[in-house]
Amino acid sequence: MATHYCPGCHHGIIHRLVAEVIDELGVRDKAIGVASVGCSVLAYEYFTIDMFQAAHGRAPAVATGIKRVHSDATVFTYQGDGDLAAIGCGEIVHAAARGEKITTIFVNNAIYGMTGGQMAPTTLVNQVTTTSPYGRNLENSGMPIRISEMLSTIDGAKFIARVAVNNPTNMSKAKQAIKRAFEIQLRGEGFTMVEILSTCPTNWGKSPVEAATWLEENLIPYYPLGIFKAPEEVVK
Ligand SMILES: Cc1ncc(C[n+]2csc(CCOP(=O)(O)OP(=O)(O)O)c2C)c(N)n1
Ligand code: SF4
Repeated sequence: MATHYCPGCHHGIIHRLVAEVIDELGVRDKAIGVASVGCSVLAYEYFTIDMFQAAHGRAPAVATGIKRVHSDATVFTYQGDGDLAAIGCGEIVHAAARGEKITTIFVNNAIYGMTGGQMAPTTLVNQVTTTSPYGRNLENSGMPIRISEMLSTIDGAKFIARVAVNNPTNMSKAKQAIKRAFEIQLRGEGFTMVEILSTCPTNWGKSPVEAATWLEENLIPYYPLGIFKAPEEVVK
């Protein structure tokens, strides 16, 4: 279906994968999503499930409340890197530390998309943004945060993976990771997160094809794909 996202933006593909997983697991009637601020603020337009919209960075706290009241619900947050890694960094760390039985879909496009392309905690060194017009400066801004690696050190986090959707193979792996995260939540084992490397052609100043290439050549080397933490699966 048509979305409000820019041509070449990966948000639409990621929405579709999450929706397919919800349907394949048969949890559409008990799924509750929490959208954050950012371009995906209107995510509720695209999912035929109950959805909330949380204030900037607070989606994990809102999801915590929902899950604790509705323990049989399948609860997920959908957050950009500006939302999750900047103002919401404390929220996600403590949700993971508490082992909240929620799933976070973390869309990392290394920039603030909706507000005009400011630098995010995930912006690469030397990457040009509206607030780093000469490129992110290591001296002033430090190195970008690798959220998946950081959260995988936390005991309450049970499944942490980083994927991308820049080609069909990666899309398939991304869907598998999203499904696994939801399945672990359904088993009540603890916090799960899938980080998805994503494009923002508009604010990167690139065509959709150039953006996909840039992601492959620049984001993936700094943010390696893979499963950082997983529980021992129960074979059914
Ligand atoms: C408390 C607060 N401060 C600032 C904003 C403005 N704001 C809206 S979206 C956004 C950044 C979104 O970037 P990201 O989370 O990376 O999502 P993207 O748009 O890239 O998908 C900001 C700072 C806000 N909504 N609330
Ligand atoms: S501004 Fe960037 S993140 Fe937002 S819809 Fe456009 S391409 Fe996607």
